[in-house]
Amino acid sequence: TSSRTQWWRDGHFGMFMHFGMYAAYGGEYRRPDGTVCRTWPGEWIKNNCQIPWPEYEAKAATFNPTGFDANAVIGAAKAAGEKYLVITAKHHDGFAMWPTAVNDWNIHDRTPFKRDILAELATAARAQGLKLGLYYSILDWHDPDAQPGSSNYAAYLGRMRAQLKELLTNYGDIAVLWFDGNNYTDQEGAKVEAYVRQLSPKTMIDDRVGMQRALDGDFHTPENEILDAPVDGQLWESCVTMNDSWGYRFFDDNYKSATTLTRNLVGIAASGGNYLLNVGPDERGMIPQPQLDRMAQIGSWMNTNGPA
Ligand code: JFZ
Repeated sequence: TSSRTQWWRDGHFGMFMHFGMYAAYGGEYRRPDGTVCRTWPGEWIKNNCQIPWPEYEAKAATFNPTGFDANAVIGAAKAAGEKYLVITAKHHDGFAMWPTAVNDWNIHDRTPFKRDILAELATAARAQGLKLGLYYSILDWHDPDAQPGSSNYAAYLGRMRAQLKELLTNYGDIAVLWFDGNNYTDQEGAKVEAYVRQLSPKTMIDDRVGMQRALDGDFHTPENEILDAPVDGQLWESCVTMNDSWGYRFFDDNYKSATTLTRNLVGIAASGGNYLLNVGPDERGMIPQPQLDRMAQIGSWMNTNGPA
């Protein structure tokens, strides 16, 4: 294992943040005929509730999370003992949480909010000594050329590369690129991996850059699963939800206890893995209180029992 990954192996613990304009739905879609669709997980609402694009885009125009406070977010992460943050720059709905120049389906051009969430988090993370990682969905429901079987998929891949270049050059050091939603070949994945390495050699890349995890990337990504033995050779990071969803759902009260979440951390670290614990800010941009409470409780355990 190399010094390039030292910070990540030493830290063991990071924050995952699923935040996009889907938070404006809070997990529930009211159809024009009055019937209701609730979705699991929250960030899949466009797809699961089959919301027509014009309606989904109109919802984006109401997304105004003025309560979002990057310094508070990073402060809460730091107090919990987390060393890095991975935020959904773009999820499957294709909506960019930064003012991308590649298309207008982004927080600047389509919402009254307009602020650059990534710039705010990058500044706050740097100020408080945490590292910044970005989740990027290769699957993109919004871009017509990104659809499976598209004869113009290469055009989408060009736009994806342009967005990755923005992400890797405009926000300082990007510690992690967390790809997801892969729907291309491993050959294509290998090219994307090489592209990222050339732009930003130190950035750690997850194994979802390739299809069905055939490419190793820098680390393996089990999900809501805690491997119980050290895994030789391959670094791994388990991402975990505190309740039942990644993206915010106002009715999701099925929380794991702080004790369970703390034991997850201890068990994962003991098996040589990393723990990426998710939060899902609401439509106001606020991390739900039960999630903040659990982070504070983990932090208090860390203060007493954690590494110096
Ligand atoms: C993906 C996303 O679809 C989901 O919205 C969320 O972002 C999650 C972290 O990642 O969902 C997956 C991806 C991979 C598996 C399961 C769900 N998997 O390999 O078991």
